[in-house]
Amino acid sequence: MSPACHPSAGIDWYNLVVSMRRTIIIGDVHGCYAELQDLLRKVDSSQKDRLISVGDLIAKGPDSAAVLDWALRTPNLECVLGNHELRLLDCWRRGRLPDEKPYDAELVGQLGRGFDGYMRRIARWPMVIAGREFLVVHGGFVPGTPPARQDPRLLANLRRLPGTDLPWYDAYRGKRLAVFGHWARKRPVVRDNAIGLDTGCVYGVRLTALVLPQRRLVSVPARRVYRRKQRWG
Ligand SMILES: [Mn+2]
Repeated sequence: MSPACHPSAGIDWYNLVVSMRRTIIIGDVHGCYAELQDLLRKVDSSQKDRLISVGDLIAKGPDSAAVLDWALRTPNLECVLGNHELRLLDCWRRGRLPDEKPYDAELVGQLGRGFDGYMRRIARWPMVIAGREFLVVHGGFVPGTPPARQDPRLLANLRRLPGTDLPWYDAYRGKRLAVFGHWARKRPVVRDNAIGLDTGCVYGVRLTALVLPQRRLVSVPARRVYRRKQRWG
C-alpha cells in the first residue's frame, strides 16, 4: 500500500494527541499528602497530564507542607486559591501569622520557616482557571456575573446563594463545566454543567479527581479520620 492510501493518511496526529491530553482536576486535599499520592498513582498521572487543584491544598490535615512542596515542584500543576490559602495570604499581607482557626497553630507549625516563601509563591495563583470547556473555582459562581467580575471572597467561599437555601450550582446556567471544591460531601456533586469534588478526605471519606475530557471520577479512600465533621449538608 502506498503511503497516501494507508488508512492513517489524512489523520492530523498532532491535533489528535493534543486533544487527547488529559486534564485531571483534584479535589480538596487539606494536607492529606499520602492520599494525594494514592490518587495520582490511581489515575496513573504523568507529566503529560494537565493537573489542576480546586484549592484548599492546606489546613486541617496532617501535612500541609508536603502538599505545598509537591505543588510548587510540579510543573504541570495549576492551582486556584481556596479559602484557606486566601486566608493565609491575607494574614501574610498584613504581616501576621494566622491564628483565627483552632487548627492554625498546627498549620503554622507544619509550614514552619517556609511560611513566607510559600506565601510569596502562592500569591500568584488565580481564583479561577478557565479551560475551553471548563472553569475551575474553589467555592462557586454567583449566577449572572461574568467570572472576571465576581467577588474573590465569594469565588473561594460560596456554597448557597446569599440569602437563600439554593446551592449556587443549581442556579448556574453556564455552558462550561464548573468544577469546584469547598463543600464537603460524602459523594461528588454531579450535574450536567457542574461537578463538586470535595469528598471530605480530611474527614475520613475520600479524595476525588475528575479526569477530562472523559468526565471520569476517580477516588481513593482516606487513610484515617484526621478531623471530625460536626454536620454533613
Ligand atoms: Mn474550602
